[in-house]
Amino acid sequence: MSDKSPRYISNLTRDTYALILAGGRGSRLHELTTWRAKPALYFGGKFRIIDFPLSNCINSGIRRIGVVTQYKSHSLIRHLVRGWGHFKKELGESVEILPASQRFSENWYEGTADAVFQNIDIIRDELPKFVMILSGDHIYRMDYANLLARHVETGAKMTVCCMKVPLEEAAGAFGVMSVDEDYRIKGFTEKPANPDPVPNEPDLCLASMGNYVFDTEFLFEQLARDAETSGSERDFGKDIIPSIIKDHDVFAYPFQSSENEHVYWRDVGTLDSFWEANMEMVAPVPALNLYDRKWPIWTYQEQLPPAKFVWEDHDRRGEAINSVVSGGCIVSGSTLRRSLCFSNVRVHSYGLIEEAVILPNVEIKRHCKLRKVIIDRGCVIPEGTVIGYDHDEDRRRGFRVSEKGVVLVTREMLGQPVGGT
Ligand code: ADQ
Ligand code: ADP
Repeated sequence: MSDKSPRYISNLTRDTYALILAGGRGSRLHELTTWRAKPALYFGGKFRIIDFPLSNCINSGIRRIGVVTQYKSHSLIRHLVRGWGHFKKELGESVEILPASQRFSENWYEGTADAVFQNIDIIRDELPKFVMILSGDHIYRMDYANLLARHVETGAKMTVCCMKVPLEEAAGAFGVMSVDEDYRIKGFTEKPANPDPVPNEPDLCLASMGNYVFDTEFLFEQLARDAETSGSERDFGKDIIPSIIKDHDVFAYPFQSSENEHVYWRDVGTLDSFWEANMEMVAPVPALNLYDRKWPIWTYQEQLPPAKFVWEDHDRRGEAINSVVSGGCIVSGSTLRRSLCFSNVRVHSYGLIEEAVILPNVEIKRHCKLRKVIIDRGCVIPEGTVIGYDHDEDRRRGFRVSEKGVVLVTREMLGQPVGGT
């Protein structure tokens, strides 16, 4: 057993620099990530995806954080500056934005390992004992202090967070590993088409969550070696992990362990999984409790008036059932069920809105019926619009219908001007 005393843990978290990789595109989210990086995508009625790994860091006691940005980073950077820009360097706290800036070569960040390599001198300046590399793409709650304690306890040079995932979900989507009885990694393949199952559990495999802890010097050595290796794609999953497990102690950290009381992790990489994870948030008792004051999720939201529900001079009241409604919203004379309204959404009368994820600054005019939809920021849904009842009609109008029948609507699909919202 490792020493779990608060002092021991706080030494580990204080000695750690967390680097959140937030440069990826997330192409399976289609038009939702045409203009924003996936980590900037809105989630849960009030947040952006990046708020979850950032809040995990803060709640775990890690206060030195870098966010690596590349693809379509404007709204991500704006959010980080507004919501996460108040840390005090002199108190040992910082959230630094690290855009690809051709500091070592003429190339942008090639793969994930290169994105870290190109920031080596910034990390070195911080003199951390451990570097934690985190994916900026997932919605989850995780106490990284437990992971650090396990990393030290096993004496690993590198530790990879893992979860048991159904084979068909993992195929082609995750790095998959095999481990011995002590969780020492014996094999690792990035996104295999036919993942090997876990012994005695034929339907599950051990998938990488894309979160790693390294001893700092070891990380630097491996990145320098990889940078000299011809044919490398400069990627942790494709190149670094498979090459180091042969000669070094690399351990897996099972996220579904007794140390983690509230195991919650969702990959929101497709329209369906994004919509489903949002729908989980409006369940009467969601698996992820956003109201837990011991594990707050921090974000930026401008000062807005409270949400308002209006029932006035006609027979329809404005109401929202099993829904979350953010600041600045007005729902008047319409019913919302199992829906999420981000800031500044207006819903006018005689509407029925069900299972909808409505991003900020959307206006839904009178007499609309929407079901199982994602409405992108700034859309104005014209009076009398019906979406989600006839998918052929939805497609004909230029909306995107997902495999499981979620309809995505953006301003461009509606022929509406972008900007000004
Ligand atoms: P993927 O998520 O498919 O797999 P990748 O697209 O490289 O891998 O993204 C990893 C993280 O890095 C994401 O947070 C992304 O936003 C960011 N990123 C991608 N390219 C970047 C770049 N050039 N610059 C900066 N940031 C970048 C990874 C692992 C798998 C693991 C899954 C878990 O490779 O082994 O199973 O994560 O989701
Ligand atoms: P978010 O909704 O994540 O805050 P924005 O709507 O601000 O993102 O978009 C990020 C950036 O992309 C901004 O610079 C914005 O002007 C630009 N942008 C967004 N949508 C379009 C579009 N359809 N055409 C051109 N530029 C766009």
